Amino acid sequence: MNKYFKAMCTVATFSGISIIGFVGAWWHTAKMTEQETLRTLNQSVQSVEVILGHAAKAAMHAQLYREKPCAESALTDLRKIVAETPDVRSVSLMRRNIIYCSSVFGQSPSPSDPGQYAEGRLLLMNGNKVTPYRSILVFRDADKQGNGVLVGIDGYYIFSILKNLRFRNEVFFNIDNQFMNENGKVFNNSALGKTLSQESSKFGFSIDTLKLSAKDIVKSIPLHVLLIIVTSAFLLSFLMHKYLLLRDSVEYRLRRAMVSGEIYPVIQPIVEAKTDRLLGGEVLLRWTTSKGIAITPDQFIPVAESSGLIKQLTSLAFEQVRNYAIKLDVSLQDDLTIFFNVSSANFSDNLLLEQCIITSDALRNKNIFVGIEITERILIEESNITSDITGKLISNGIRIALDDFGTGNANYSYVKQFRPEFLKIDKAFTRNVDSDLVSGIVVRNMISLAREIDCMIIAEGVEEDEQRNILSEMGVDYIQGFLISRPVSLVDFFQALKKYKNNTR
Ligand code: G
Ligand code: G
Ligand code: MN
Repeated sequence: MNKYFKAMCTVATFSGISIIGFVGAWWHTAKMTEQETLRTLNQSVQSVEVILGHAAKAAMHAQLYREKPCAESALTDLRKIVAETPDVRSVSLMRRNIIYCSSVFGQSPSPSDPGQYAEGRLLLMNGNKVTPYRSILVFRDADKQGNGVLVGIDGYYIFSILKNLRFRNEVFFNIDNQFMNENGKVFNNSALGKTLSQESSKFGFSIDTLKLSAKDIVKSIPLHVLLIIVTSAFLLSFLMHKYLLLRDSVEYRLRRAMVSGEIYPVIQPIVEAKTDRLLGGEVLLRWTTSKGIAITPDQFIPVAESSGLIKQLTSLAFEQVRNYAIKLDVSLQDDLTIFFNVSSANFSDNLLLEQCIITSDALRNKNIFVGIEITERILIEESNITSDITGKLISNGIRIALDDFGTGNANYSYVKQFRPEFLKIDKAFTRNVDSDLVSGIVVRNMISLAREIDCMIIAEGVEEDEQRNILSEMGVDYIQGFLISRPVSLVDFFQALKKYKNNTR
């Protein structure tokens, strides 16, 4: 995956999380402030309802004087009602929609238009003769003929309630699209824009406020919420980046490759140097990706070894070879040894031993024996566990070969530790055996060592007849290499075996 794509994914994650988080916070804040606003408006509605309740009470008392003459005693009583009822500023009597008696003006008849009253009950006015700069709310309690009572409430009581809300946006007291703002100004305007409104269920009014603009909502998102959003976006994009890097790692791909069947064993024949008689073969793992790209064992075996995946890889090799060989329809006449490569990690528990025994048991009736090639890329420490495993391997008839002999530095101690049956000479020596004096000497030394400890020698990487002849003369027992065969599929290997068997009959 390329670097820019990774960076893009990371940035996309960051922006994605930020946007989602921000929209979420925005939506939540908008909802919360809206609910909060409505709750507060509702409290104001209740306060205004209390005031109107007083007006209704004053009106009820004044109804006693309804259609009575506007005598001095009646006027006194009306003024008494005004004095005794909170919030009420005036009480007037009305006959056929003519105000004929008022606690403020006495007997000074003036008409009153019932059509101006919302639902015939409430009217907002911008002040009157007495208080021209002060708005007034009139509560009307009259019958269809226009006989009844009007109660005046000082607008101040209403707009001070609005003022106390201290909202960010303007607040209005609204009676049928007649508004009073928090400064007490009364006006008509049906185009206020989007409002939040809380209505009174008792009296036909509402208290409204303009909805918060998007900008205001953004401003009311708490800072710590924004911080949390940015931090989590940062964290998640960091994790995303890590994940993308991980996906690219050999270890991660190796895990998936094992499951998806991209890793499979091939096998390379080993024959007797002098006669061509088949000893068996070495199992080598191959990784071909779904795109057809071959990843060499040099690239993935070391990773598998350091990550512990090598145990599963070894098991995979054992299982696949076993499952294939078990289905062979004929048993082979000649003994055949199949060698599996193992590393130090395979000696940390009993899994290798189990695999060897299961495979050896399953293939015994086919005359197939199990061998292991021990490599020393990572040193195998001598311990009770390894010597215990080694002992059990040998007693179960598992054949042991030391791989890449001559390359490392633990070769001789390994001989003591693993009591091998075979030593495999690394291709680095066989390659030059015909030209390089030192390689020749090394090979000779190995052969004499092998004789002394009763080991057989397998030379690997034999590519030319010349090499084969020299090695054979020196006393190498078995050879392996492109001269004989490249590593081949299990199918090809066992198919060739059948032919081989028929030919030698
Ligand atoms: O043939 P090839 O180039 O694939 O082998 C490269 C190296 O990979 C060799 O050293 C061989 O030992 C190692 N290798 C191949 N298959 C296995 C395996 O199943 N287990 C271990 N431990 N090594 C393997
Ligand atoms: O390290 P080990 O011996 O397990 O691995 C054997 C390796 O040698 C494998 O990678 C295998 O493909 C490779 N190989 C086998 N025969 C030849 C050969 O004749 N020439 C070369 N160059 N490599 C070989
Ligand atoms: Mn090997």
